[in-house]
Amino acid sequence: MKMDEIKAVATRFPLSGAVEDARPHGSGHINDTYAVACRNGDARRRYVFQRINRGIFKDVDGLMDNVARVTAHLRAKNAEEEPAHAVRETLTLIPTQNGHAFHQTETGDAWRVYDFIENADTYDVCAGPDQAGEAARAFGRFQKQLVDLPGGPLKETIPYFHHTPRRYEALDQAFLENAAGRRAEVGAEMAFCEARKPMTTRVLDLMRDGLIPERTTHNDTKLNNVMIDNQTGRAVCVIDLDTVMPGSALFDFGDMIRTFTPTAPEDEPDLNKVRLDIVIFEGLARGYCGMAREFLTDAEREHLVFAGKLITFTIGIRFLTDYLAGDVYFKVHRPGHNLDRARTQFKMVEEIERNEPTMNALVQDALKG
Ligand code: ADP
Ligand code: GN1
Ligand code: MG
Repeated sequence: MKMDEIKAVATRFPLSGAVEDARPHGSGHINDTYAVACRNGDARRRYVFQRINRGIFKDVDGLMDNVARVTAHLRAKNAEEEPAHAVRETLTLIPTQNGHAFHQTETGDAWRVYDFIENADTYDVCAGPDQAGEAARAFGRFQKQLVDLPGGPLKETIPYFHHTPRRYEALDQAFLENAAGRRAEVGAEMAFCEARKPMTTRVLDLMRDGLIPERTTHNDTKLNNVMIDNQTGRAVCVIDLDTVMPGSALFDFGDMIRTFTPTAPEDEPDLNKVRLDIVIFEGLARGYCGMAREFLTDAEREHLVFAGKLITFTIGIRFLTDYLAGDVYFKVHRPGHNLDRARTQFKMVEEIERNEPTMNALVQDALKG
């Protein structure tokens, strides 16, 4: 990171004071995120600066339009529901001096600035069932609040984002192309995928047949995309709104299973440490269903756990594809990083398979309230 670069970007935004400190922040796989502190006399205020990944997000105007619409709507809803907390419960975008949602540099980088949400943290591994319940409640509330988003559907920021058959085709293609020369290492993983190919179309078929509705969903409900208050342990704010777009509530629930319930990080190399924590799952199910039981259809209720298996499989396919392609999509921090990630996902698929009947029973229970 170049401090000069951050300072140059800072001049484009109406910040409170001069940049005093800037450092890389968080463990997201996509954007370049910095915590930037500004000082004005005795007052110090922090912001989040993000360089949006343009290789991945082709239409930054459309994306930022979505973010502006969603945050305006959520802020109004939160102000009605809990006026005292409304400011901290929604991401606050700081427009540029010219009133634009982001700043584009001469070299084509796209930068945006949010208020830093203080006294809260994100977690890569879930601390327990209470935290799972809190985070799931926040994502459930997020879906609920967006049911009446005005202005028509949001723009699709990444087409076919959760389209498992297309993700599978991309895997086959990457295997054929063998761009990074790694094909020989992934025989067991390819066989694992082949054996589960029949499930890839299931949710899409139900959507096509009108049994599962399209909704405005988050589409990236990783545990570390919700801020948890340091004092109270309550979920404060859903963040990472880049993929909020038309989708299925099932994948949001599924991605919570994928990221809340493992006993080890997403990139844990020792698969013996990767297990599904059923107590955390119960907390997740209770937190989510408490919010979502008012709007979920019968077909959605029946497929919540299945969706966890499917999205975990799908993200595993994406990591494996990226490993074969030479690590061109997800940020990596060591050799074999994407392969380790793919393997934990496939281990979690097996874990969900093993626990599926229990998980379904817990969901049905949680839906009753
Ligand atoms: P990515 O798409 O790369 O995952 P995120 O928007 O999720 O980017 O941001 C990465 C991390 O930065 C988050 O997981 C969180 O820890 C932190 N973060 C993002 N926005 C804020 C914010 N407004 N206040 C405090 N921390 C934030
Ligand atoms: C990425 O941006 P981040 O780190 O919250 C990815 C998700 C994957 C996830 C896997 C835009 O999420 O789809 O599920 O990594 N985001 C995008 O951990 O591709
Ligand atoms: Mg993120």
